[in-house]
Amino acid sequence: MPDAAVAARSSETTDSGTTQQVDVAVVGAGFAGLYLLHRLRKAGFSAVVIEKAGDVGGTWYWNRYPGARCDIQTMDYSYTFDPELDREWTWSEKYATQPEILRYFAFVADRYDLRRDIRFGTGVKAANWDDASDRWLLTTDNGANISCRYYIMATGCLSTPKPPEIDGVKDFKGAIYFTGRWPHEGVDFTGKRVAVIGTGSSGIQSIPLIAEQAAHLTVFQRTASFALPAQNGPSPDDRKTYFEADRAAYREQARWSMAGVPYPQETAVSWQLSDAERRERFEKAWAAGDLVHILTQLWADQGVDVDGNALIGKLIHEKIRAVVKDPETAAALSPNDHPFGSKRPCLDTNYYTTYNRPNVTLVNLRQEPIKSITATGIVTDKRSVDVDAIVFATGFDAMTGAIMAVHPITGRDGKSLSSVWANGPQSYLGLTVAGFPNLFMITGPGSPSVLSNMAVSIEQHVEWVVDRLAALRDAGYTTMEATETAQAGWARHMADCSTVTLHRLANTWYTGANVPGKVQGLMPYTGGVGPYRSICNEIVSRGMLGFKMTGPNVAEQCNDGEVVRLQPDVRLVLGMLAEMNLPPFESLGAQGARDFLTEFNKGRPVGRPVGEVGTGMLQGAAGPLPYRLYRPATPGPHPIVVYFHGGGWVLGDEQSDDPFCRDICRRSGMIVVSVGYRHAPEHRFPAAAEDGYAATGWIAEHAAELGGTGEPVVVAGWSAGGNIAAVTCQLARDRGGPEIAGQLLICPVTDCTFDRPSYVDNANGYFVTRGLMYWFWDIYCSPADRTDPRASPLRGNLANLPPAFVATCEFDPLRDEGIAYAEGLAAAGVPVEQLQARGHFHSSLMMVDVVITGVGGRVKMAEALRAFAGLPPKLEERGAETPIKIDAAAG
Ligand code: N01
Repeated sequence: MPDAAVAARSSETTDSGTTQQVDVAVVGAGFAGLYLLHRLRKAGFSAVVIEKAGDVGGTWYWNRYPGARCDIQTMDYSYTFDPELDREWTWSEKYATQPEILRYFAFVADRYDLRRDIRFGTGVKAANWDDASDRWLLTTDNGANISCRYYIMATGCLSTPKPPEIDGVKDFKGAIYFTGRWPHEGVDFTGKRVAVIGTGSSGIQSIPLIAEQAAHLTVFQRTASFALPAQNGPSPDDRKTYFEADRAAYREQARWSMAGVPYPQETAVSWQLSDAERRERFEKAWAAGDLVHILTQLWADQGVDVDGNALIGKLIHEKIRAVVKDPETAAALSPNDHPFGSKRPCLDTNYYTTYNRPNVTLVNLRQEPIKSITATGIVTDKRSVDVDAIVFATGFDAMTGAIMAVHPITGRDGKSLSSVWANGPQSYLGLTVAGFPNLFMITGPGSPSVLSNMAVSIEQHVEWVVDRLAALRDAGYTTMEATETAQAGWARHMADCSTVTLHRLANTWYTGANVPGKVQGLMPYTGGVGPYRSICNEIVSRGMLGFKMTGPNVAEQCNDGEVVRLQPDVRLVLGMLAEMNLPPFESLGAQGARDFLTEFNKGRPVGRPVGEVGTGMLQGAAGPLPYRLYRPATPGPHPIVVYFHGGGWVLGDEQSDDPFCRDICRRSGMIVVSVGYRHAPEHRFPAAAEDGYAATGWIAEHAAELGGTGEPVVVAGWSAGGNIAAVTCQLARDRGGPEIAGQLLICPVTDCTFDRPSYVDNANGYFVTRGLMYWFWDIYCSPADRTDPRASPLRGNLANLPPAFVATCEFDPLRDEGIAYAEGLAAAGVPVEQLQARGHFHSSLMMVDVVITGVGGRVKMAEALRAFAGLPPKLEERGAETPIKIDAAAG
């Protein structure tokens, strides 16, 4: 709609009696509220924005403490919806100050004539859904109440300051300030004794400036934060050049990136880099002064693996020690209870050097908690500090505070949002809540929000919501509401995403841990901005999946379901594979497919180091076969796992599952011998099966030479290798040895039929297809031979076999035959443990260091191998799946 028409439409908004009737009411005139108003008008909706503050700006209106600045480069923290606006405004610095950011919002408000539809100085006291009229009724504390069809919370994630839960605050006779509610006239601390409580972003930004003014500054720190020098100044040339080269492309790349800032996906893992290379990368990131850079560009495992992450912590500790002269203060300032990035790192200017000033003292509350605040100051376990002013930089009731705590919201059937969220926020996409029709949250809990460049996330939410409202209107619907199924599915997806990252290992405002009594759980979506955007788009393309829509003159529509059933990293991998548009393996011929696989495998992360990797030859059924041996770093001898690689009896070799063999060797502490058995079509059935059996016998016989503990050995295999491992156990039983202590079968081929449901449900789209399996079977085995138990072990005698661990994946054509084999073994009296990996496909458990959600499964496999070999359970060294113990926050 042209701007003139927009203005005309919105000015039609009228008061009817004491109730203002509008299509849409928005709470909050910050980044989100301003864009919403503009976009709603453009789409032809009447709208009003209710804002408690006296002007636009949202959180930037209130957060005026000294040193308040952006911590995403302001070039990226800008509206992008209008290229002209983008061109008209130029930021003066890399990280703009709060006053400049407010000027920007004022500029935007003026440019689009927004203020005339904003009711400043007004709060909502209650919001009630009225089923009869399909409208929300808002009671305000200033002026007319509001009746609206749609109610949108653009209240920001960090806008409700957390009350200071310290005894005696009311007794203090000096001045009290909150960084999140700073006096507009400013504060002069000259000659004053000042206390700052809190060392998050607000504390760290304000402390150096307060220290310059105050007679003495005492900082009370409970948790040390990681802080990175902002290196503020003009926008850095490299980013500016990149931006200016093609602004539209830059913005588009940001929209599809993980964090909302265009940086490439780092692929090198920490153990691939030398100490010197890691240090070089770190120094570059330190000098860049950019959170997104240091959080994403060091090495690929930094955000998902505790060990890869700990390397960064150590390097930052060095930096702190190099600046802070007093070793005790330096140690106290060095974070040691949470992984880097799991709690929001801060950007600072002169933060650490401030502690070298003679007028600054750090009090470490971990050693001397605050007992109380008195009339004259602050008393800890060890000292009493008299001050004239206390600055609470104690943070916010984040993400849910402004939505839930500020006013009661009552949805369908009189349900209040606070009761629905009593056990933590539930939402679909962080945008909507089941039972609350036509209620939307911009960057609500369950969306990427605070783990992203908010500007990008806000624009995406605003556009998605307004486009949906317009589509509803055009189709004659008056309500839109998330279903319980969709919401529960989103909660599951959120939980799956959070297992990938290290956020779960820290007590932070991301999890609600900073507010006493708040239900804890990771609130932002950790799956990334680009993936989130694609999910939102997918919901639309799949007929508003997970939403019910109703209207007076149209048939109700409800396309119920869960939008993401794959594990988040599996979804990304499958998405990337789909984008590569790979030719089907079966179109390449056997040799072509082998060459292709070899090339393809070159692109995957190299596995982690083990004690030793060796090669050799062993005796197969018809001649020598190569093997590759992985030995743990611990002193031997070790029990031996005989491993058979995957590849449909046609592809792969003893090296092709190298990362998995390393992983399982490290986790189990056992030797893994990967066998290069013969392949079809050169050697058809039963060559592979007979080689498997012969190789196992040879390895058992030569165990001592290989550094092993001798018989019994354990067998393991993936896919066709799982088939060979299962067959080997049957042959060993029937042919008098060797003795096998257990079998680990991962997505095994166990039967030659293709009619089980998993072959139908997962026939295509999950990398291993039904067509590929036809091809493998055709190359390996004539139809007449396929029912032989050496090809289809499910058809053999399953009694008296070694104990088994059978892993299957939900989205795998082979899933049901693997489950059938496990059930068959159990029915025959064999001890069996099953792992049915939810949201995984045929290859994903094997994709070490790519599919992080496979770690838990591999830990279980390693434990099963140890149990087969009679080893005690192993306490994993700190790994992604091992929670480190965190002390609860204590004041
Ligand atoms: O709040 P915080 P913030 N006794 O929660 C401590 C954004 N932001 O306002 O960690 C003693 O991070 C608390 O200790 P602990 C940014 O996303 C951005 O600083 O709970 N101490 C912590 O040290 C940021 O992450 C910018 O143990 C108490 C501090 O107070 C988010 O806002 C600038 C305590 C609170 O830190 C929040 O930052 C500012 C108690 N009772 C903010 N209670 C930019 O640069 C709390 N603490 C854009």
